[in-house]
Amino acid sequence: MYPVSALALNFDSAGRLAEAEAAAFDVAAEPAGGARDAACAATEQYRRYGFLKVRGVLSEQQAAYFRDAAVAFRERTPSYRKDAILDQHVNVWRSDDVLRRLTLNGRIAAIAQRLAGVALRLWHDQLLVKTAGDSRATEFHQDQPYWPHAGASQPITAWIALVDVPVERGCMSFLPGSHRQRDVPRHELDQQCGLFELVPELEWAPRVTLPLRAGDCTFHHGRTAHFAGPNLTGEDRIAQGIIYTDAATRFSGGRHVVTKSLELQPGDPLEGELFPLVSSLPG
Ligand SMILES: O=C(O)CCC(=O)C(=O)O
Repeated sequence: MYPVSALALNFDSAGRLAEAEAAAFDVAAEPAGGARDAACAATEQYRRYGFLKVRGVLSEQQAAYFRDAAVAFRERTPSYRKDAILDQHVNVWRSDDVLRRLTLNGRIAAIAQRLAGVALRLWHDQLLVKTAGDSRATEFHQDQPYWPHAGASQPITAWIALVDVPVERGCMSFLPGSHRQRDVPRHELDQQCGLFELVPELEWAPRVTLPLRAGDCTFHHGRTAHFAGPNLTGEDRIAQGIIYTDAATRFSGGRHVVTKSLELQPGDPLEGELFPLVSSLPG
């Protein structure tokens, strides 16, 4: 078990993460000077804590363009998951030409691959909407227990805000270092204490909350525990998640919406046009 208490994070008297340390989780997509050093520091930060915020992976105009496509997509497409937590559409890139350009964006994929440090391929994307005034928290969970994967050590999600996502609109919080916690059984998104019943020490870990402007992105490891609050505002929270996994990932035989209509046998590689390699994406 990873000793959460070993994390060197300092909080001020109000319990907020000291500004300098909060800033360490928050980098610009185009660092001004010393770009190489900044990129190395960001990578180190991601590997140590399991998440990172990158500002401005999309410009304001690009975010608005993809937001409009997401709104139109939702109007014409039933959701895979529509419950009190959120409205989820899986693999939008397969049926929407505009959102496909976001999912297959080579720049975002290249950042993910750099952070992961291994060759990656796309696992799936998802449009994640918390409707204004009508959503609940996505409770703390790890993603990896949901996936039918064998041999995936560095799965990573890019979560891109297509509208401003302040705390009140349902931005994400992360538990630093929790990606070191392996083999946690599957736990449900609507159970407040699901993860903490399985790994009690995580309940006492510091929580880092990262509000995003439209076009900002967080990257998190598939085992980093994370949470998103309810949307208490008058505007929908619209985000697109792009999930990558190790290029060498094999199918474990578990049930999942992405693989259920494929004739995969346990041990088969995840490959082919549904799971493109990051190295094949346009730069
Ligand atoms: O958008 C949310 O509410 C949760 C997203 C999430 O859990 C994820 O992208 O892994």
